[in-house]
Amino acid sequence: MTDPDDIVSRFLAGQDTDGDAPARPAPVHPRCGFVALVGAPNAGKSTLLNALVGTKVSIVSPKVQTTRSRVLGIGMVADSQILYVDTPGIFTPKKRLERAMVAAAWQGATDADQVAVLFDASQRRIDDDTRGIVDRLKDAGRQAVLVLNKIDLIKRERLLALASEFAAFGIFTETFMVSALTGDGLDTLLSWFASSVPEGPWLYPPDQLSDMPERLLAAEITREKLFLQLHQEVPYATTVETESWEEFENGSVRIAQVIYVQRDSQKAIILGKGGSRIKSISTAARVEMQDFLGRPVHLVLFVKVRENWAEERDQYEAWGLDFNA
Ligand SMILES: Nc1nc2c(ncn2[C@@H]2O[C@H](COP(=O)(O)OP(=O)(O)OP(=O)(O)O)[C@@H](O)[C@H]2O)c(=O)[nH]1
Ligand SMILES: [Mg+2]
Repeated sequence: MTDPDDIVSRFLAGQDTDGDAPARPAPVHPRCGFVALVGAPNAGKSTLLNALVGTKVSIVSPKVQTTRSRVLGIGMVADSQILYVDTPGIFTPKKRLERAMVAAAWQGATDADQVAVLFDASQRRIDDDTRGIVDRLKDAGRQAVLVLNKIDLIKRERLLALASEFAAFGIFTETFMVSALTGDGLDTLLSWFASSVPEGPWLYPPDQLSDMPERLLAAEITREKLFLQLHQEVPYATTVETESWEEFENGSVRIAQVIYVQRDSQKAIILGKGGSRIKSISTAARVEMQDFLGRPVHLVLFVKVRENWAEERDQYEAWGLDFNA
């Protein structure tokens, strides 16, 4: 069971408040602004968002293209409310879903007060996706801050060389070197964001951690387990929908979800031998949901073939994606 003081309970308290006064008084000179985290797939944007917010809001996996839509994470530092926007990785999209993901990422950057470009510093060179991002920001006349991430994996000399290579692009006002995984360098980054967001009233209650509805968050948790436990094309062929959410008097909740796949063969892989794979996915997802909700969860997963889910408008609307991007 979750400790009631757990930060996740703060999240729920934030979502469920019915007009109660916030726990902390609003400051005289509040600051509030959006900071978009953009970068190539796998740069560590979601890991960084979670680290900056202080709890898991956005799903993470070692595979590229894990994040499919914009995810808001709310961080409070002194009088500043920082609205971090995690975005899907930016790459050259081919399929409709990929185009919608990349469009959502650019929309996040366009709408933000600050853009932070993340780069996985353990890569040997600056990749084409990252170059494309920098070029497009430059063409739009936007400045950005550079976040060299995964510094736990490389030597300091390499970092300095990378920083000067990036400086030559001429759009970066600041450079930070961090490890979203170990927390190294995050204090400096946090303080900088806190002082750089514009003056203005907070847009969310200070104890709220995200704006994502519980049903979507629960679907994301299951989708993360699919990304962690399945390989090759299978996770990319899946989407998860929360079908029903029933709360019981004893405090438990029954969540039913459907995992849609595109082919029978993918369904067979997700089920696994004797149902072993789906069982393991379900257990992992349930444990995390229980943690986040702070109460017992009964999770029921169905796997259905829906060949064309990635061509259905409803799927895009549910995640705030542009079907025609
Ligand atoms: N060693 C190390 N690994 C990291 C760090 N930050 C992220 N990772 C790992 O990098 C992988 C990708 O992290 P994500 O946060 O999902 O990356 P992302 O940029 O959100 O990826 P997409 O959503 O696919 O665009 C995961 O396996 C993380 O654990 C870091 O600072 N150090
Ligand atoms: Mg991500």
